[in-house]
Amino acid sequence: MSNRLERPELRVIKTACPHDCPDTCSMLAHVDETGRLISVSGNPDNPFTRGNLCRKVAHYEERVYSKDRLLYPMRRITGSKKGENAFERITWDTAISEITSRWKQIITESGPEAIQPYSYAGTMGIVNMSACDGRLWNRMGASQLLRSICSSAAEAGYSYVNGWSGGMDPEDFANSKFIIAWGTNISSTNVHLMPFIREAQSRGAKFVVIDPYKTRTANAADWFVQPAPGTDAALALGMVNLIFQNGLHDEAFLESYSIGWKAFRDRCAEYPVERTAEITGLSIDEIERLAVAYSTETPSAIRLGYGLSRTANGGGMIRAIACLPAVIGAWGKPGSGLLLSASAHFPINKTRVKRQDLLHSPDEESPVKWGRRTPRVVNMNEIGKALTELQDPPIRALYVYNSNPAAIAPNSNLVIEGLRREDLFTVVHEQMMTDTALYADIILPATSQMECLDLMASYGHLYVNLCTPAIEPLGESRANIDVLNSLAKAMGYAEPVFDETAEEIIRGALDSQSPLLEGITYEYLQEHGFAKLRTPSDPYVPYSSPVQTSAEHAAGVAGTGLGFRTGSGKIELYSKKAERDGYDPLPTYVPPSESVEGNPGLASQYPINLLSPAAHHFLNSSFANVESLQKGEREPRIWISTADARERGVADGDWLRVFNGRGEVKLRAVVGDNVRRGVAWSPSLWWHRDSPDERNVNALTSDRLTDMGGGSTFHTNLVQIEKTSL
Ligand SMILES: Nc1nc2c(c(=O)[nH]1)N[C@H]1C(S)=C(S)[C@@H](COP(=O)(O)OP(=O)(O)OC[C@H]3O[C@@H](n4cnc5c(=O)[nH]c(N)nc54)[C@H](O)[C@@H]3O)O[C@H]1N2
Ligand SMILES: Nc1nc2c(c(=O)[nH]1)N[C@H]1C(S)=C(S)[C@@H](COP(=O)(O)OP(=O)(O)OC[C@H]3O[C@@H](n4cnc5c(=O)[nH]c(N)nc54)[C@H](O)[C@@H]3O)O[C@H]1N2
Ligand SMILES: [Mo]
Repeated sequence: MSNRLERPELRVIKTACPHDCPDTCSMLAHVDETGRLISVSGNPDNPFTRGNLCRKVAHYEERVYSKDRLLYPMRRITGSKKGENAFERITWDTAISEITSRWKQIITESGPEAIQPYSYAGTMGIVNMSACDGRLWNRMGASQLLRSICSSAAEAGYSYVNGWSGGMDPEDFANSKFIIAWGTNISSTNVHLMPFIREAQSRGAKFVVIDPYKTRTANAADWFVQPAPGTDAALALGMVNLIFQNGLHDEAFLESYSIGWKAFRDRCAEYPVERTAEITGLSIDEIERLAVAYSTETPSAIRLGYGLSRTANGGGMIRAIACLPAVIGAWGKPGSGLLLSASAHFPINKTRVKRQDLLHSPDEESPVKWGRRTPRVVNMNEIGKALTELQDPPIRALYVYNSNPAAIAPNSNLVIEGLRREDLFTVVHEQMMTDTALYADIILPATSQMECLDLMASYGHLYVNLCTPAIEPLGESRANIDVLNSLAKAMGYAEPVFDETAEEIIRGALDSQSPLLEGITYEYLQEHGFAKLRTPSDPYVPYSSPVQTSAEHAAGVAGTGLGFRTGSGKIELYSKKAERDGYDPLPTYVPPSESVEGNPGLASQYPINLLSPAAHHFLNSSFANVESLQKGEREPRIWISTADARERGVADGDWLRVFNGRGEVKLRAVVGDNVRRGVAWSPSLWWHRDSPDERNVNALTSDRLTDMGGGSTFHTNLVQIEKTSL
């Protein structure tokens, strides 16, 4: 701090953190007279992030100037094996021409679907994430990627109830009396929400955490509820049953604003408290107290995590929990309701960003020629299978950016087997020499957010941020959009869209009729750095006043609905849409496919359910190469219960072999009672490079998809554990 104050020659640039985190902090970059980034700090003016940065980003200069930073395009040396880390420097011109001549040849021989882009949220920028997902790939007719690794199961489950994924303003949690963090580790993954929760606590609110592992967040809670993993749907339905039994429901609200509440009530009656206790492993008394407190200590709010949804039955769990606010009439009041994600609130002009229209270019190379109107879609969770099994055509070229699939995708032994294929032409556009970059044929260097322009929305609050570049690109690094535009031109695609600059894309994204973006222009953001969406009230309280349904609008009569975005305009506790999609029209509990209940045979061989959620000092695999943060995380570790440790003769600090039918890894034991017997917890994600035997926890996880939304199932993962040595 003092450093900054004493050096008036430092330039201060308004920007924001681009990483995949709900908080998307407004940030200041401090640059010295030589153009070097000296430090970053939180922008104190932002009312949500309030000038604080997390441990990971507080020393961002360590990441920007990391020894792993890629600075030049490189080509794998002829004769070397994939993964050997044998590369030679080439020019950008050579790189672009080698890539596009290979692509042209592949398209001629096998069609454009033989080319597979793979990307996720290395940056969450509208330009360098969202726009880059469409455009070139649409024009080319390449195989599409279902970006489903993170949120798609949760959004699918939640949307059956409310019609979209929107919900509470996080700043409104300060006004709650009873707050549940359900399957989310806020103290690590959503740090800037904690002050709002503490503010509520200081006014007497109770803070409850529901998690199979006693997290940092649980340590900050007034009440820690520890169900067996994957049983939360039963807990939610059991709570609803008790709420109805005790007459604590809001019948007037249910009558006016929901559909099917009586059928739902009858479904929940299948979860009497004794059965709920048996499924969840919680005591009858605790479930009763939870149901009563949630419905009487109002206003009550739920922060629902994506973490919880990465379970084989994750969509169904989220769906069941999403019904709770309706039953007690929690919507439409301050401090009350539920927050899963804020993303859907941002009225960004998607048409201008994604350019889906380019999918239908009448071109001889277009997928129409290859017998399909729209290209096939590969689920990113199944990239290992896609690379090793997919035919007609097989994937012959892979273009990776904004992601590190070798480390972050499930079933990583299969992913690496695919990446090893000598007949696969892999291009990796990266900032760092990651586990994935090691398998590239061509590596392209990417800018960090300090070096390029972008616009950020957020999945955890209601502010937009402009990221203004603070320093020149390091080495020859280039931003995603610039590289994709160059590739498009070298492919011969003449559409003017491939001349659009980041600024033009941002202006297009903000070009919206929505009152929520009124006055939030490019120029406004250049001056202020950030802006909160122009919500009718602050904090925003969704569903707080009646709105017209489309029929009412057409008839010119006053609104009677609250604006739920389902087909009926009401909360669908009974969902015909779910039924049409092949699901139970009512929420239900299904045991996870890998569990004692779901697969007793497998569970007798592999009796431990391994959860591998977010690590405090890493962000997925990002930051896991920063030495100071590795020190925070110490070693690849696993928390196991005292009972499981005793049975296996394991002491705290022993190295363990953790294995199942998919693979094995070595992790250091932390023995204690943060987990129950039969459950283990290993924070993710170390790089394979820095893990014993070069395998991280994803060597164990399954590429099975969730019940809905095609999501990932990292937490439905049975393993066995035994003592070993390094
Ligand atoms: N420090 C840090 N912050 C991050 C990330 C990171 O890697 N590190 N990742 C970012 C990303 S991409 C995302 S999507 C978000 C995710 O943020 P969160 O939604 O908080 O997700 P996780 O921390 O993965 O998981 C949250 C909790 O879910 C619990 N859980 C697992 N299974 C179950 C279950 O069946 N029931 C219940 N009740 N709980 C369960 C886990 O034990 C874990 O404590 O965080 C973002 N922020
Ligand atoms: N076991 C287990 N695995 C998990 C999870 C879990 O909970 N448990 N969580 C899952 C979740 S929620 C998610 S979201 C995924 C995340 O998976 P990814 O989105 O792949 O996330 P990261 O590991 O952060 O890797 C992002 C990469 O993008 C690079 N990058 C950053 N900015 C740029 C840029 O501007 N351009 C280019 N070209 N590259 C850039 C970074 O250097 C980094 O290597 O991981 C999933 N994997
Ligand atoms: Mo995520």
